[in-house]
Amino acid sequence: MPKREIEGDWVLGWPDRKRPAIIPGKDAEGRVINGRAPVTELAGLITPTEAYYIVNQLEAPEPVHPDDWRLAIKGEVERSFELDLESLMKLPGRSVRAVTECAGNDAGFFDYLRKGARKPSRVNQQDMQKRAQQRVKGELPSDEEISSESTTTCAVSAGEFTGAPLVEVLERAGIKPGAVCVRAQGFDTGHPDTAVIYRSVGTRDFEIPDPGVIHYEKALPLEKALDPDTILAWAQNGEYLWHVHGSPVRLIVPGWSGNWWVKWLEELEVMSSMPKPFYQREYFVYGESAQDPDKPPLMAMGVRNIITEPIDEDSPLPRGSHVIRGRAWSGKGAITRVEISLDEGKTWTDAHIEEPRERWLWRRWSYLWEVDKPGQYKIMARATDETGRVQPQTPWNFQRKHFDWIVPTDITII
Ligand SMILES: Nc1nc2c(c(=O)[nH]1)N[C@H]1C(S)=C(S)[C@@H](COP(=O)(O)O)O[C@H]1N2
Ligand SMILES: [Mo]
Repeated sequence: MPKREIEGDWVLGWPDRKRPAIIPGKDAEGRVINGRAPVTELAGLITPTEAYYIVNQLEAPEPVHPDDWRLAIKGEVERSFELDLESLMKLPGRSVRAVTECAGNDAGFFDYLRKGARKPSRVNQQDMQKRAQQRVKGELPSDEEISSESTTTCAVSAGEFTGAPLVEVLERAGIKPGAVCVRAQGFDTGHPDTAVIYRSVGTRDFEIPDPGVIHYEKALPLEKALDPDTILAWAQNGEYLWHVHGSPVRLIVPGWSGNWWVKWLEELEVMSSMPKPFYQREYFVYGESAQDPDKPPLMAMGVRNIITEPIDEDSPLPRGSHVIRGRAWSGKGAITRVEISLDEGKTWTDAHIEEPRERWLWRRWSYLWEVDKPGQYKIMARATDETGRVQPQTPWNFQRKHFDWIVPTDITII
């Protein structure tokens, strides 16, 4: 067997191991506009910022100098005001460790499990650059690409975010009775790329109303906005936010899919009726079909679990002892149980779950697998969260969002 690559960059003058980094999609100037995390290469719990996935729906905006940044708080409040970064940082702060996951992460597994489509890979993400190029050139993917390409994996990471609870700002503004949501707007603008939506549905045979050039915005229901873990963050993983992750300040909405985590914040509007922003009406919705009159917005994630070792690509493996390893998380609370099955789901045995037990963070787990019979094996893992929810929670939906089913890893033992 060839030796695995361990030597990477020199750090502070000393050789170091290979470091995980995103698989980037770049614009015409070579700037990274999208990225996938090397999920199977991550060690520990916190994804280094260099390896953190990146998703932008609109144009990546020009950076705003932190001294020039202002956040407007307006709408159904007693006192509208503007906040600069210095004043925001004077509020009682809070750090939250949480998984960020794109609503479309692992969506291709729906088709694999439902109709035997090609199994997506977590180590082969080569189409990333191609898609970024198509978007930069304004090229539309072919119908064939839209229907056959498996949607994305590796749009998930976990970080430590530092900021001030949104509720601290809302309390200073004074929420008027009757408020139902807080509309959060980013300073990025653009024309929504309809190819993204067609790809996630797998067909182009329906109309998407053209909203023109818009800001990225989401209308966060009040209850979640008041949760002290919903924060306005200026730091990630021990340093100020990187521009691609929404500098100077972004919203962190633990447990809810990435599209709620509005980057490059510029405006918060308290509202007494629910507006329907484009990314809550045409995209990031459940529903049976594009024609479904009832398309509720996605909110909390289901119960998630991925096997990171061994992966299909490691097969075949010799007889003997192997460690099965993975990470599990949930949109509603800490993971409390992970079980393994090696007989296609007939029997289940508890895996070891590692500390710490945190509400919004993934938990690593492992299981020692002694195997002395050659053959084909399907390794299955099933997670439960502290609210009693067991995988899977999320039914198939036409945009293939919030995938949380059990995906067997296929291993041949020789
Ligand atoms: N302003 C703004 N915020 C945004 C987006 C965007 O396009 N514009 N994309 C959202 C989506 S779909 C995801 S999955 C997350 C990704 O966050 P990250 O790039 O920091 O990982 O940001 C969300 N916040
Ligand atoms: Mo996303």
